[in-house]
Amino acid sequence: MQGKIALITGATAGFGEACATAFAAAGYHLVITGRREERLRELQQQLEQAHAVKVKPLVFDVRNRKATEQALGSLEEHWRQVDVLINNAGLALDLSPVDEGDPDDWDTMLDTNVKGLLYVSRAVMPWMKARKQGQIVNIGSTAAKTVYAKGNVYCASKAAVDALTQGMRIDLLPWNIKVTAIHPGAAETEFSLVRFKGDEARAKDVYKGFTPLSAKDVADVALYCCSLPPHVCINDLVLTPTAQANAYYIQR
Ligand code: NDP
Ligand code: 8X3
Repeated sequence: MQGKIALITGATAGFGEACATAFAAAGYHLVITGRREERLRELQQQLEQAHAVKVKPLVFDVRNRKATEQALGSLEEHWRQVDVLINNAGLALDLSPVDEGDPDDWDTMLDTNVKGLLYVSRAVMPWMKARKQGQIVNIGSTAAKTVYAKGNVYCASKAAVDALTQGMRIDLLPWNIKVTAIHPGAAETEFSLVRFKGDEARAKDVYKGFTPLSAKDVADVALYCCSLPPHVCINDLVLTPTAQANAYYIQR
């Protein structure tokens, strides 16, 4: 198969779906992952029709180590030539003081945002090492940089993504692998709907009074980070709406 390959986790919505669209438009073949199979199939059809690229959907839950290993392990040799891995699958659940948080929500956030990212990377990094090339893009958050009230465990999970990105960058230096963290601020996707467990009014309120980032804004930045010359690596990038200074200050 001629051409570059990007593997994007959490491609059924938001940033992941927008990245799939942007990278396909730039000529990348794609491995797209998520739990919602129908959405992955629809995206596959749409992108294969619109662009001359091949798209491979893989359905698995990144929290499940065995399922992740099996799904990625099932990829044929030509799909393992991954040039770009975008570790994007993730979520926040609820906003509550740390002493009142639901430990099940904590497990879900930490298992998805931190351990899921590790499980996927553990499968893909050896493929990149073997070829002495590749780029890993980890989606962090402004929540990684500034802790906000009631954000406790979500912020901690994204601070872990920040630290893991730095660790990967160091450990993968000998293999010529770029590692980039992208830390977006407020972006209107399904993120708040998931955080507030389907409460649409509460989710809409998050973006009232200012223009948030779109998923496409983030995808365009991800594609830019992956379009630089071989000797240039963006290590850490924070992007926010113009109305937002950090995770705490938003001008509404
Ligand atoms: P969305 O809710 O729109 O998309 C989240 C994606 O993650 C979905 O495709 C979902 O797929 C996937 N996902 C969630 N849990 C799992 C799981 N256990 N296994 C596999 N896939 C999973 O949110 P965003 O696009 O906004 O979020 C993407 C990333 O960006 C997350 O890591 C989030 O923390 C981060 N982020 C978001 C910001 C925002 O304001 N929106 C700002 C900064 C960072 P499926 O449900 O089909 O499995
Ligand atoms: C998502 C942005 O501010 O809700 O990471 O944490 S925020």
